Amino acid sequence: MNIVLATRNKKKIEEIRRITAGMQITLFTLDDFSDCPEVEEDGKTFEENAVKKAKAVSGYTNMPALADDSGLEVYALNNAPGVFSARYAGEGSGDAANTKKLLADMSSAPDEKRGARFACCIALAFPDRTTETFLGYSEGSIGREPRGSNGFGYDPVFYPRGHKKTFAEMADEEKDSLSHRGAALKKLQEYLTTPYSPFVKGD
Ligand code: ITT
Repeated sequence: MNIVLATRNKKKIEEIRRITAGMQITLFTLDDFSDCPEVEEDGKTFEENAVKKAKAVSGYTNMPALADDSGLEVYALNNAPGVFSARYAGEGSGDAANTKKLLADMSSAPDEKRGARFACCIALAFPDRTTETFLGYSEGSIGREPRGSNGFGYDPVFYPRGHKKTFAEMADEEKDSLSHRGAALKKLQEYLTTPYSPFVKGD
C-alpha cells in the first residue's frame, strides 16, 4: 500500500521509515507533494492534531496519509510541554532551547518527582475521510543534564524506565524497541496485517 507521511520533521521521518521497513507499505513524503499546505496544530490532544494533519494531507493528495503527533508529558509540570513540545521555549524554538527550558523548569524537582512519559499518536487517514488512530507511550524520567547525541528533541534528557542511558545515548534499534513511536507503529502493523484489514488480500 502507498502511504504519504504527513510530517515535515526529518527525524520523525527517519524513525518512521526505519520502524516500518519490514511492513507492506511504500512511504511517500511531503517532498513528493511540495505544494501541500501547512496544517495549524491547534488541537488539545495528540490525537486531535494527528487526525487533523493526516486528514488534510490525505484530502490534498487523495492517498492514505499517516501523521505522527507526539510529545513529552512531565508529571511535575502538569503534563507540560505536551502538545506544545515542539515550541515549548517559544514559536520556532529548536530542540536545544526547548530542552534547556525543560531543565530549568525542573531544576528544583527531586529525583522522585522527575517522572515523565513520551506519547505518540499515529493517525492514518483515507481519501474517503475515515481515520484510524494508534497510541503509544514510553514511561521514564527527566535527567539533570543533556547526555548523548542520537535521536532528536528531548532524547538527551529522557531516561526510559529501567535504563541508565538516555534515548540519545542509545542505538537506533534500542530506542525504537522502547519508544512511544515504536509502540504506536507496532499497533499500526497489527492493524495492517489482521485478517479483517482492508489491506490484506482475501483468497
Ligand atoms: P510535524 O508536525 O511536521 O510532524 P513537529 O516536530 O512539529 O513535526 P509535533 O508537533 O508532533 O511534530 O511535535 C513533536 C515534538 O515532541 C518534537 O519536536 C520533539 O520536541 C518532541 N518529541 C516527539 N517525539 C520525540 C522523540 O522520539 N524524542 C524526543 N523528542 C520527541
